[in-house]
Amino acid sequence: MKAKFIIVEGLDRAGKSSQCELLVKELSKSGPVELLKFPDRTTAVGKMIDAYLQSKSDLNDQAIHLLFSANRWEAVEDIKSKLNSGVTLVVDRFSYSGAAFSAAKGLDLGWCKHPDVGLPEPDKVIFLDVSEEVAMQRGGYGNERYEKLEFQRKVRSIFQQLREPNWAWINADESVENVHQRIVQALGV
Ligand code: Z5A
Ligand code: MG
Repeated sequence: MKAKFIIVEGLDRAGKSSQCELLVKELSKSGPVELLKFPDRTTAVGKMIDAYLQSKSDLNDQAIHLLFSANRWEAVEDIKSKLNSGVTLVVDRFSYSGAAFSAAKGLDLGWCKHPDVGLPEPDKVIFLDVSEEVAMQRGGYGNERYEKLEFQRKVRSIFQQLREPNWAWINADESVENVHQRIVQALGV
């Protein structure tokens, strides 16, 4: 089976990381699969992003946007070589988060998309949509920059503009197991 590039996107606390882990476990039954996560806070660029998200440093909107993009570009050889060697990749946030969060701050959406042009295109995007009420009840909400209701509303509306035919838009208010089943169905695995 050809390796697939699967991106999991969604609103804050939608359960992306939880679902990525379950999906990797499920897909590993039928072949090699690995999990990637962005931002990758372990690299030098990722450490700058981490400091920004925790409000330990400040950067203008354009500069932080380009750092998020650079954090994906620094992984591109690794992504391509894994896909070429038959490893399916499940990716916890990618370019769509980049565009949606920066455009929600007021930057031009076309400008926001531009730095990521040329990165690998996904076979499938799983979008996890969580209601505001449910997101607020989940662990850790509100600790970082961007975790504010009004801002998350704007982010959702931009994700809607980015939606393409290869997206599965999944209601993530339900139990972890139910959401997992919907993802498995959407991928046809
Ligand atoms: N960002 C950006 O601006 N530009 C970019 O290019 C990129 C990102 C890539 C940090 O991202 C911020 O960076 C993010 C977007 C911005 N800001 N916001 N908002 P991150 O991915 O590192 O964020 P995170 O800290 O991992 O949070 P998260 O991704 O929003 O959470 P999640 O992965 O969706 O949820 P989770 O960790 O799986 O679950 C959260 C909690 O809910 C946890 O306690 C779970 O046990 C619980 N949970 C999960 N699912 C369920 C269900 N179904 N029922 C009940 N409880 C659940
Ligand atoms: Mg996460």
